Amino acid sequence: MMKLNWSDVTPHKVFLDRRSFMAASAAALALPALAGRAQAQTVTGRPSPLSTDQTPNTFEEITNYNNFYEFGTGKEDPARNAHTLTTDPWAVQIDGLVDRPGSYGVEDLAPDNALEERIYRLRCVEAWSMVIPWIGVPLASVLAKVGPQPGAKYVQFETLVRPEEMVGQRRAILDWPYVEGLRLDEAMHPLTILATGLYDQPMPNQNGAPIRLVVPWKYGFKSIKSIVRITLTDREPVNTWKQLQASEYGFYANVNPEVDHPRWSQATHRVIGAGLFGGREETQMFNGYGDQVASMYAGMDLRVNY
Ligand SMILES: Nc1nc2c(c(=O)[nH]1)N[C@H]1C(S)=C(S)[C@@H](COP(=O)(O)O)O[C@H]1N2
Ligand SMILES: [Mo]
Repeated sequence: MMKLNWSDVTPHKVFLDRRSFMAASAAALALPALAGRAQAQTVTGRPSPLSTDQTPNTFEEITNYNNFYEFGTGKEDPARNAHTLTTDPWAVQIDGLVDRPGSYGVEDLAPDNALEERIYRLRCVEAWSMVIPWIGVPLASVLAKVGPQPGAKYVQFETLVRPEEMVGQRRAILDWPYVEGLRLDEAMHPLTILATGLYDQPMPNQNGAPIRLVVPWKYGFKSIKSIVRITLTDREPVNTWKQLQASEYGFYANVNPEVDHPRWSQATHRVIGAGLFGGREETQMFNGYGDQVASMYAGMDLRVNY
């Protein structure tokens, strides 16, 4: 089977520019200042065997069709509005049942030399799907830094509240801050990452800059953006969509074609970028990651724990 990675598939012009630029700059050492600047604008992650070999959506698709209610409820609102967000400086407070609580910088949690590329399917609960080449680090590596205590059973995440810069937060669309949570074993699972970039770019604001969660076997709403707080706890965390409508959205939110949303089927989804006609495909249990994650739910009734 042919294994693609981002350098084979990226349609994003910067990569091509950088590739020819690096070839040129190896010969022309007279341009160190420019070389430094070009490198600062791109990020790279080591290819991972956990990536899918499916072709990613284009950078344009991934950054122009978003859910990020802090910037509006329309799919094109985040691309239009999220440029106002200041992402540097940024601090993530890590607290609760950990040995080393504190305020951490993005570069402490996801240092350049630890970055991996993870090409994952993203399946939104609204029945659409994309393939996204994230760059990030395993959440497990971050938890190892802070040292979960024996009593820790869950991880809770919180998004920034800054209505001056997040136009959607000036209205009570949701109960801000957006919050999410995982069971500790889900948080420690090798597929679960904190992402700081996509393709070869720092995370675009509309995708959750500067650091967001990605949990590919769960509906997209679990993958909380622009995280400012991570709390280890012994109680199941509240999550925003369950809090809003518990009959429609649960805590687990594992992708499951057999459990329909009360208002629509989850058996199939629309493939973003596949064109106006066609482009529906069958949804897979755990979004196709069942071999790796199903054992975590052994013995659980997934109709009850939806
Ligand atoms: N803070 C925050 N995180 C969020 C959301 C949001 O509205 N606010 N939307 C979620 C939903 S419903 C989805 S499908 C994904 C979309 O991620 P993407 O826009 O990067 O594709 O982000 C999730 N994370
Ligand atoms: Mo979603």
